[in-house]
Amino acid sequence: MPSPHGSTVALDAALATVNAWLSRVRGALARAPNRCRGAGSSSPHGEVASSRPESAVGSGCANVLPNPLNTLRPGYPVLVQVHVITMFPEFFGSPLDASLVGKAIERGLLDVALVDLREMGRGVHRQLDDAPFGGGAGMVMMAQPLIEALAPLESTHRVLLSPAGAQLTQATLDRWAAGGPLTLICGRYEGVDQRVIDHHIDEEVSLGDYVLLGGEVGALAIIEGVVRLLPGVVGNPESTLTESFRDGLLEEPQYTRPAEFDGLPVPEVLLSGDHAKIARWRLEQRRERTRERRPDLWRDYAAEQDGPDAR
Ligand code: JF5
Repeated sequence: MPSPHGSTVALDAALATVNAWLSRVRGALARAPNRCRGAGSSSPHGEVASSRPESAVGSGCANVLPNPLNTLRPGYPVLVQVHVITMFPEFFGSPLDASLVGKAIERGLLDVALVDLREMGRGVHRQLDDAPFGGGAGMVMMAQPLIEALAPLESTHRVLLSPAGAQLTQATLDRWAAGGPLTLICGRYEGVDQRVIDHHIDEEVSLGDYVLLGGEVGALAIIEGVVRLLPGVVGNPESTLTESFRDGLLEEPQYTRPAEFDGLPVPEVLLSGDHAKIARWRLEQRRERTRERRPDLWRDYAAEQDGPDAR
């Protein structure tokens, strides 16, 4: 039986390929420093807290050379640059340090620049919010500080996190992972002055139908969701292609050793070695789960099964 840990060798090989390629990119960039003017390693904001280590890719210009691991994801950039506009830059410390996100930053595949909105605040108190016209509870984020923060980022794709946005989906993350630099604006209070949204935001998205204190958790969700799609970030590229939502069904239950734990056995079919039977079982599990837990996904899936013309 193959070890469920056997894929680490493949991961090491993939990492070696990417790192070899990155050294070549760095070399090429050092020799031709002006090829990527405007996409430089410094943020247009100048002194923002950037995740980029000294050793990372020279100019921050994506798609300079073909990426050898990019055969599975043709067209995906080799570096994603994200600006985050937030009142709480310290919120992002550990999450950007830990796990594969931290690795991606170390390896120059991801660059996150934190823009401290407080610095754009009004007056000696650096005020960012004011009472809503028309009255009512709570405060509204003022237009001026946000517009000032966004001014050098007009050429990026500007996304506002708020419960009033369209719900974030895998399709949205796919689109952003394949696109250019992103700016994530973290809303707070009761909301943002609508004039900012109407004239300086490309897209407003929500994590779901619940309210948080601010958009920071959503920004982190987007960073994670996008970074795992970049070639070479997740060891086995197949695992990013076959998981939930790609084909509209939830995933089947998973088991690993031991075959019996606390008297609880693994479903017998998974030990049978009959791969056709296992595939049928897995599909049935996925369909059952989706039907029970996600009637919305099930309706779309069933309509697709009946043939797109049957609708
Ligand atoms: C926020 C105004 C932003 O609560 C959220 C949120 C929920 N799903 N997705 C985002 O964002 C914080 C609150 C009020 C703007």
